[in-house]
Amino acid sequence: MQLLNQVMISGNLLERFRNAERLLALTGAGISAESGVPTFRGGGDTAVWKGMPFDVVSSAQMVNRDLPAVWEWFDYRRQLLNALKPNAAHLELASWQSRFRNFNLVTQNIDGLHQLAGSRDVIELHGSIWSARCTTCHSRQQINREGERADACLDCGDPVRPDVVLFGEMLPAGAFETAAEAARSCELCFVIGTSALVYPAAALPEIARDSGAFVCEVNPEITPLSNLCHEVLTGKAGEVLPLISAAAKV
Ligand code: BJW
Ligand code: ZN
Repeated sequence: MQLLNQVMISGNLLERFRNAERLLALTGAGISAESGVPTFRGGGDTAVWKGMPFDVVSSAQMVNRDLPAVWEWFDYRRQLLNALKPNAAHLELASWQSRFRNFNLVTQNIDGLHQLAGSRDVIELHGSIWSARCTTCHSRQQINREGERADACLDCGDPVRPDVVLFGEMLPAGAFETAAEAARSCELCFVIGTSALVYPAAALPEIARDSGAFVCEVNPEITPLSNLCHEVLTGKAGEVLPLISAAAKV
């Protein structure tokens, strides 16, 4: 057992981290908290999105009822995100992709910070704030960092909406299936910065564990998943993840 900056990392985890070939990381809003992105439900003394209750404005009903209000909410968030940078946790995960033979990064986040940190092939379960899609033909268009976006679809002219997954909506085609396959085949699964309340994302660590993986949670707070995990590292992602790599070298 190594005691690093008050986080106890077991020798068992370090041994698995050194030898694993297939690793899965599932991330949630908490991994972006140290970049200054508010979380949805708090925890770890982090700021929470305020102004509008997100479960009302981030709902499928709201898209039908008041699309301009939905855009106002997402335009505001994109503007905030534009000034923010990936933190040590995003950068650490980006470095893990070359460390393991098979590394899959699955995120519930829509902020694009993993990609900015250099992660490739990120499985975005809940879509991206940097994309819009047509309400009719589902054609997608990117929104650039300057935030310019069209209100209408380039293909059919109908209104576009944020390309994100709201409560009651289906995840992007194939995203959960690909993530579930990665969960079934990984040896080591890290669950980082998620309250593990939203399904089907919260099912992935259970799938990994049921398939024989060692599951480790990184979060300053206890979650409904904590009991299921083989190891819980209580702390901030930006501090804990670099410690794991550093300790594995020793
Ligand atoms: C730190 C930290 C630091 C702080 N370091 N950590 C099965 C059972 C029950 C319900 C369902 C079920 N299957 C489906 C459902 C319904 C629903 C659901 O899950 N409801 C539950 C809430 C009860 N799921 C859905 O509707 C999903 N769709 C679906 O299942 O489709 C199939 C279907 C369709 C129709 C009918 C039936 C089935 C879609 C879910 C979409 C979620 N969308 C949102 C909004 C996205 C757009 C936007 O950004 O506005 O996604 S909700 C919001 O929650 C967002 C997040 O991705 C998601 C998860 O939140 P996350 O990431 O866990 O953040 P927080 O804030 O909750 O937690 C932060 C954590 O970080 C805390 O633990 C802190 O302690 C920690 N932390 N600082 C590390 N420095
Ligand atoms: Zn269209």
